[in-house]
Amino acid sequence: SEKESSGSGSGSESAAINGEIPQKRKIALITGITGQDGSYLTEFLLDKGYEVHGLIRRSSNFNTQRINHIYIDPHNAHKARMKLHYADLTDASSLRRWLDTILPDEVYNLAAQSHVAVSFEIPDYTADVVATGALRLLEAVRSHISATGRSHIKYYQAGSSEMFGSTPPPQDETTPFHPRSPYAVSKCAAHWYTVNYREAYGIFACNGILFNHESPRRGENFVTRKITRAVGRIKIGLQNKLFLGNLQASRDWGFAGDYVEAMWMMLQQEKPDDYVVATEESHTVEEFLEVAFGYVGLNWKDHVVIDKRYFRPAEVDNLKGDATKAKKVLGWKPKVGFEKLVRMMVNEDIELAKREKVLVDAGYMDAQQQP
Ligand code: NDP
Ligand code: GDR
Repeated sequence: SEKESSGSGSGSESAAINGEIPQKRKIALITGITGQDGSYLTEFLLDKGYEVHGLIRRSSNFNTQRINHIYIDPHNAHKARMKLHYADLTDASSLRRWLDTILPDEVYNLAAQSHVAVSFEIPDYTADVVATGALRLLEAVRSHISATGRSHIKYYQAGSSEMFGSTPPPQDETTPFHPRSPYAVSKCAAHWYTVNYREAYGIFACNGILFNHESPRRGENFVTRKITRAVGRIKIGLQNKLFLGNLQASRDWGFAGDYVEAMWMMLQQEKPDDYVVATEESHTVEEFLEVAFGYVGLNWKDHVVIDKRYFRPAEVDNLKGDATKAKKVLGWKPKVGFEKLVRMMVNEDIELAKREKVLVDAGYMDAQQQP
């Protein structure tokens, strides 16, 4: 299949049109391309004219749902400029091989076991992918530069507000880290590996310290999407209860589509640096429930049941970013605010629930099941 095809090397150039001098296309390599951010970043970079290569991991189920709309449509002009390759952040040889083959200008390391609660269940694996995985990729970049002399290559590390953990808000680039989960500790390690490779080897490497960002493509076991999926299904009559944990935690929630732009902007600067990306507004899970259920005329209290299983061994209570530096230096600012984000997610999940209802009514699906 095409998904197994090799990279095209560095020779990709857009065709000369009307005698114009051909511009060399920029090439991006994205780990975690099948995730929420990977899909938005791919669309963003394709629109900017990049050739995008994504590393995907082998799975017994298809894991490309979020990028199928770019990949499959034969009329899609983007198709030929997105290529997928098998690799894994736990496999150093695969990372170095694809760097040598693809010859990217920019590398975005978005791959992670990204669920905080799950990281308490699989801490060893989480550290292997999130912390050591970032180190493997940085080391692959370093040795690739040393072998090829391609020192212009730029690296983006997907850092997280979870690194601040229990340090009180507002949090900015100078705020001390106090991580509260194996995931967050691993992200701190990845952050410092990135700083170290920048200082030790002069690699253009940036840490984006991104606060929570959501979208209709958010994984269904993160709290925002879990809520909006439930709102859609309750509204359409497919379920009645929603089981949740701590409703008092506060998060600075933005829109993923806005945040991938900040990633790219960091790599377009003269010098590599680290940036906080946030909306600078924080809301509790309970407030999210109020807006999401209220938007479709429901009362969340009639549906939400607290289940201890969703409480974490250590919680992060309050995150609220100070994105002054990103605004000033990058010229970045978020376009989608809290209420608009919630409404966008609810609208999409109502449409999804309607499609599920058709399958349920036709006997193709049990209402308890989700496809
Ligand atoms: P997702 O969980 O949606 O996506 C994670 C991606 O990593 C998926 O493509 C997944 O593949 C891939 N992946 C997981 N393990 C491996 C592995 N061993 N080797 C290769 N690929 C792997 O995360 P998001 O898109 O939400 O987040 C992107 C990055 O940003 C992550 O690093 C996350 O920790 C970080 N982050 C996210 C924030 C957010 O609010 N969304 C905030 C701050 C940081 P598959 O599809 O096969 O599972
Ligand atoms: P978070 O996101 O841990 O901030 O990490 P998540 O949506 O999982 O949790 C946010 C808050 O909601 C509380 N909560 C629940 N969470 C989940 N998942 N399920 C529930 O049922 C539930 N009930 C209450 C949590 O306790 C927490 O306080 C996300 C991930 O994307 C990370 O990869 C990223 O680094 C950070 O955001 C920034």
